[in-house]
Amino acid sequence: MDCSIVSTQENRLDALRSWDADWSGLRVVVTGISKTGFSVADTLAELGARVVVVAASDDDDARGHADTLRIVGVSEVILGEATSTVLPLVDGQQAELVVTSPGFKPTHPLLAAAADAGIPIWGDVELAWRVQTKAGRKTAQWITITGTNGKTTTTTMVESMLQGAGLRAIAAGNIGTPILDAVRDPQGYDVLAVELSTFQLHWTQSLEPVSSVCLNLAEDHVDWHGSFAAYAADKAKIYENTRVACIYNAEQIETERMVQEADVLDGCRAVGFTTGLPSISMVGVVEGLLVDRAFIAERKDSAVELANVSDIGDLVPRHLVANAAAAAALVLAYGLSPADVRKGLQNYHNGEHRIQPVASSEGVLWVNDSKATNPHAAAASLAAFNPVVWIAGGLSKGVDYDELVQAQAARLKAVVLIGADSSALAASLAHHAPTVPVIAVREPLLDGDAVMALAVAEAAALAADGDTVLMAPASASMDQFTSYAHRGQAFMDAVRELMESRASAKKES
Ligand code: UMA
Repeated sequence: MDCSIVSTQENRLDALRSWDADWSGLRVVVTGISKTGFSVADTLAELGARVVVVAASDDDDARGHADTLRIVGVSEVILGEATSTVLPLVDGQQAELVVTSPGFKPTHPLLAAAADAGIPIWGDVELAWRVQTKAGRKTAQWITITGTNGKTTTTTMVESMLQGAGLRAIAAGNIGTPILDAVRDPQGYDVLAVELSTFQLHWTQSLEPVSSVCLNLAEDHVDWHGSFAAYAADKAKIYENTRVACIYNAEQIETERMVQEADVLDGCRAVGFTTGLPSISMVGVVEGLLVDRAFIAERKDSAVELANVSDIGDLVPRHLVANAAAAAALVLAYGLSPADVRKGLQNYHNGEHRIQPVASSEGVLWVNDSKATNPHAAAASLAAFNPVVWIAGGLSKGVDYDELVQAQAARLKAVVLIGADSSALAASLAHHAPTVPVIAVREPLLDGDAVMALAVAEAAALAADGDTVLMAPASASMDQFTSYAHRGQAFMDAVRELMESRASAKKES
């Protein structure tokens, strides 16, 4: 590799720090053509860059996106499994930059080839940070949120608090709206509540959020990162260059350590959140009240009330209190008042598929937590109920279930296994909960709706007065469902059908 070429490339990229910088003619390969890839290619084409998009998908959606991108000026779109592993040339020359979608692993042959050739790789979040400043458009402050679990809840709570305070704010990023769509809004925003996954954080360099949080850390996505240590290192990047406050989980020492080791801007503070009594410089809970002992001058010996825990909702498990405390700390760092925090929590509605009560019948509570796609999330909702008939299983993503099953075995009355291959979870149950009955719905070829109907029927036969049937699979959904939302909907539909058939049976008798 010629070092002088690399350094010229880096100098050019170094200067690209606003929308109005000179992006014209920059040769870029964009990987992926779904939500992220489309937003990246569309942005770069508008900026005048020369763009080639490459993606394995070649379905109707991908082709539709490709057609639109060609119309807006993207030079070339390469679709299909066979061609998507080769780093293409741009206008017959090597690319100066690759901007990747989060679904691509860093070891993907295309990204490995770029790294070998010394071509810088960014994610969409890095690009968004660099293009957000534009003459005549408001530049938003960013509040950034990561963590193994609770990201979406906390991000929407932050959004609710900001909007409740009358600010123009929106939740974006991993939550579903690509960050570039938010950044390119013609009116601009005052604040962005940015949910970031480790897949995105892996590629960030320049972000300077006003406040940031890693909510918690547990094993997840080991297949993407290669190891738990690599996953944790990417999570820790959330705190880099934070300006006002790094918010950590006072009940999880790892997150505090991440803050201690982070390079932050001068004057940035470390602020903890807890579901217990807050020490100085923490947001926490005192007798059912969420309180601030961090952002007030008298924090040494007093705290100020922010909200009632019951403002969050009727069914408030501990992890939801933790999410609310974290969200409060993030927005207080931005400058919101205690009244704004209360209003935001009151306006907040816990999203579908997150510990969502679906029905209560014959003394049995039916709860949909399809969003529990890993063991840590499932542990949080299992801990809220006892005894539990647990519907679980699905795509394991290579995680270990032993710790979860060991910790929760005592509250399990029975387990109904779904999933095309839930053998890893079954093995953990056999080992750590040998007396708990496990019924497997062994119909891998059926569609998800049919699988869920069978699972609900099995659970109904096992549950009795006082029990909770909790669908918190601790696994991803894509082996039998199109998404966690589909899985949750299938559960709710099956429960509703059960309720209806019970009601009509009662009528007839
Ligand atoms: N592709 C390949 N080869 C690969 C991987 C992907 O060619 O090896 C192509 C596909 O053919 C397709 C595109 O890349 O064209 C898909 O890209 P993507 O998987 O990055 O998905 P997007 O639709 O761009 O959605 C991404 C996030 N997805 C992932 O991180 C996997 C969305 O988070 C996010 O909402 C969206 O960007 C907007 O920012 C989803 C998610 O599951 C919800 N996130 C994970 C999580 O929360 O646990 C991290």
